Amino acid sequence: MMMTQTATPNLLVERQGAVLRLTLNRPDALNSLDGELIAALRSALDEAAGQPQVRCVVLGASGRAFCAGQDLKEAGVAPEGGRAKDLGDVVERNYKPLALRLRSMPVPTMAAVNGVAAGAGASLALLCDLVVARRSASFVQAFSAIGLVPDTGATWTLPRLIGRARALGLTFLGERISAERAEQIGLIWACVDDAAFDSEVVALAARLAALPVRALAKTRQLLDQGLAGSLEASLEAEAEAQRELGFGFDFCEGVAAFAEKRPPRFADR
Ligand code: T3D
Repeated sequence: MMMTQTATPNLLVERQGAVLRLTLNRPDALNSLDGELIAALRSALDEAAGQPQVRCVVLGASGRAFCAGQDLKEAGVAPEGGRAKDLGDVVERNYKPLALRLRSMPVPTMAAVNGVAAGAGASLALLCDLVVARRSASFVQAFSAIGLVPDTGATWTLPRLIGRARALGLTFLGERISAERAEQIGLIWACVDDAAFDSEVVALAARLAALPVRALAKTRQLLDQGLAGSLEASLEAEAEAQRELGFGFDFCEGVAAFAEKRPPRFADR
């Protein structure tokens, strides 16, 4: 079943079966993010988090770009007449809650990067669990070019994904790297030929949605916490998660499906 809602014309919200697709839709501004689009994204994610029928969220975009980051032409953000703006306020109000919402979704998330992902646009993609990009897409840490630091979680995700040396190189130099290079250095999960991109995204999203999504969301949480903590803390957190999941439907179903040599039908959220 296909269901289309548009909270704002700038964000298309479409559900196909268990997959919710959010499409940034400001192609003329390279899908750059303004306050309205960020608010729409947050509320679409909040809604998806509360809908048991949604088992995977795909973040994609229209046109030739994925997202050029903050809309630098948005009133109240761009400096006007030499007057300084409180960008910390924009980050606190808009980007921080969006990043936390995305990273704590109860279902797997995937960024389908169709073109250039710059600044906070790249940061958003990198907060998703899997990042799949067209071979012709690219990534740029655009912040240093305008005298800012990486935000929307990029100072947290980048060193975790690619290590400090590469994180410093990319953020200092602001070089645009190809999707192929991004895949090689472990910044993203996969780079896919342009012609196969749309069908790969659909197939991968359906695959994720059919997995035990509650266990996947826990796995993400454990991996994120594990990078910051001790082995002992990870072992304890794993035991706690297994305790919870072991009482769930999906574990029973997974073991039964294994014994009966059939595909599992997972349902927990
Ligand atoms: O609130 C705060 O500011 C704090 C939060 C910060 C978070 C951030 O994301 S900071 C980083 C903001 N983003 C950037 O600095 C990226 C700026 N854009 C670019 O570097 C390049 O446009 C791209 C690498 C993304 C793409 O390059 P290219 O050559 O493919 O396209 P282009 O010709 O540069 O841009 C095409 C049009 O999109 C152009 O408009 P025009 O001249 O045709 O009318 C350009 O101005 C517009 N555009 C591109 N990026 C933005 C944008 N308009 C508004 N905001 C943008 N970020």
